[in-house]
Amino acid sequence: MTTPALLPLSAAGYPPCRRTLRLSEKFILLLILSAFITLCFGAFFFLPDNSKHKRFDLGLEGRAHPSHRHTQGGEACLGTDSHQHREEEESLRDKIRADHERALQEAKEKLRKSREELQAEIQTEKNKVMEDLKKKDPGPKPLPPVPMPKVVGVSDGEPPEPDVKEKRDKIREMMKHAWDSYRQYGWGHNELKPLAKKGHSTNIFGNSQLGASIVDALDTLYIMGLHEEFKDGQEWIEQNLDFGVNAEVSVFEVNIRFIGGLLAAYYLSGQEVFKLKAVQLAEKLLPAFNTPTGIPWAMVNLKSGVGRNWGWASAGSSILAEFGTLHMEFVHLTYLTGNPAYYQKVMHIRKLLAKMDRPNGLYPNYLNPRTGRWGQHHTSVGGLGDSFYEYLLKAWLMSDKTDSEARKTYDDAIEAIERHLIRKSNGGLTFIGEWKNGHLERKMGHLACFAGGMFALGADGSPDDKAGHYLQLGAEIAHTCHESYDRTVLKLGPEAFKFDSGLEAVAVRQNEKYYILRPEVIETYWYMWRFTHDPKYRQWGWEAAQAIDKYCRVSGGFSGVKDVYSSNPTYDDVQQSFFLAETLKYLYLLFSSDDLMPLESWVFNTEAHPLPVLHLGNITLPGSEPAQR
Ligand code: DMJ
Repeated sequence: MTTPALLPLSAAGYPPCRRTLRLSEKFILLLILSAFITLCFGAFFFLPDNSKHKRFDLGLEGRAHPSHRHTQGGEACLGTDSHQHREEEESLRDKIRADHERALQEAKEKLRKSREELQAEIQTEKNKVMEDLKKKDPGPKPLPPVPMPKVVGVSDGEPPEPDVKEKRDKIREMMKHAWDSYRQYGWGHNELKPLAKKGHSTNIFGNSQLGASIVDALDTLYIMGLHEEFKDGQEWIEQNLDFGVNAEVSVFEVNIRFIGGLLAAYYLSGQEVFKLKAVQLAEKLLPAFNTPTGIPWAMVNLKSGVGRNWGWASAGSSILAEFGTLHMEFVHLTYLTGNPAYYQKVMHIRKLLAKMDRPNGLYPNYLNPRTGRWGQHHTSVGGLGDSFYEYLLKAWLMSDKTDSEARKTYDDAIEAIERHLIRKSNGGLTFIGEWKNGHLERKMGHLACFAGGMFALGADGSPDDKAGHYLQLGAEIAHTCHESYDRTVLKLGPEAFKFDSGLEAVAVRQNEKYYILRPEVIETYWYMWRFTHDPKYRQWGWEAAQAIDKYCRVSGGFSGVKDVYSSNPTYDDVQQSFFLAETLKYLYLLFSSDDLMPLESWVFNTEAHPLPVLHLGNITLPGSEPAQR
């Protein structure tokens, strides 16, 4: 069998006169042609690029080679200046060699230097980088200048009586111990674990290290004349306090502790940094108000601005004492920045609440920020409700008594509370119970003990000339709360105490027997002292101070105790930031003369941070309407 020839290269076997090719021959020819073209393209694209390989071999990949630019326009220049090319490569090699030698030399010199010299060098370089950064970033815009409110009575206050002075000195020493311990073991963390001797934090600060104890303690340090410590705290704030962190924090806690603390430090010391930091933080809180009603979420992520409520709160509600405890700080923010947003946010809350029906004239503790409806009908002057009432009164005081709307709202609220929540026990102790769905629970929390001071503070200016009545009510609450301390083994008050089934001012449940260095009882003693000068308040304050020093003091600071009825209590190992902000400040003021932080000029926020009275008769806040005042 013969195989037909593939190519018509020879005429043999074919008729001599045939000029055209057969179809199969044409096809074969086409195949060969296309194979040839593919081969040529392959050669063009896949053959190695010599110049590239050369650069790679020299370790110069990625560096601009002087000759590289020439070759880019085509191969025309290759080989035309190969001599020059070699010289350039040679000089580059020399340069690399020289660089290596210099680096080696520097490393040798560094090794010869002492640790201190090296640290100093690193610091100088760091400072240079910081300086360069500062030059590039002009920082936040300066705030508009506003008249500084009258700042009076911020130091001294030394009592004339030597024994009182001795007590005051002791309180200052306790503050030193609390601060120094935190400085040594917890610096920069939010709080301190005084037994474990390390930092501590809770969910109210999210996953952050914002130095809550520093910010909370600053004004106490200032008032006590601990200026070195104050400066130390200021430096930390200048260099480290950054609110751009991915942390979900409590809007209320951050407002009362941080914004309140920074504003107070600003007013006391006049240092601009505190004002700037307060404003930076306030901006981070504003997204929390982006709800259908304008009632803020309980928590906000400082970085993303996403807000939400506590999982445990009734029906997804926000908490009365949280969204109702922003007014003082936010009014000051508008005053200092000229930005009406802060003022408008808190006035919006006030207006919304004024329009709502209140069961028995009482404010329930839960309000849903989506629907604007109350959650569970639970009213308390202790936790969840407390500082809402306090801020109504203080809004009036802080406005130089011009915010009559706030005063009226306070008076109405207190009237309903007196009618439904305040009772006398069989043993004659006046207590504030809790209202739950139409039923009065005969239990009072340590937190509610602040109300004694509030009633006394609000006595002047109360309607129908009831000043005497409210001062008396304050005295009765102070007495009851003192009893709750006096009836324990440690002479420190439990978290909650009952007036039921023969029980008078004592805790029943194990989980209500703890004392976590809270200030409310001492706060009430201080207000009562200021308004009456009855020596028993100093006496009671001193009893509490001694008990704290005896049972809560440990080598690493001060700790809460788990059972005030046990002579051998265990510690909770937390030094709360409010111990430095409030408990020790109120004790110090209790043993100072009245010209230190006079109440005509200062209003203390709920974390005991003093803010000056704003004489709003002479000032119009941006965003406010004259009719509101
Ligand atoms: C403080 O943070 C504030 O006083 C707040 O209003 C409620 N209680 C704590 C301290 O007990």
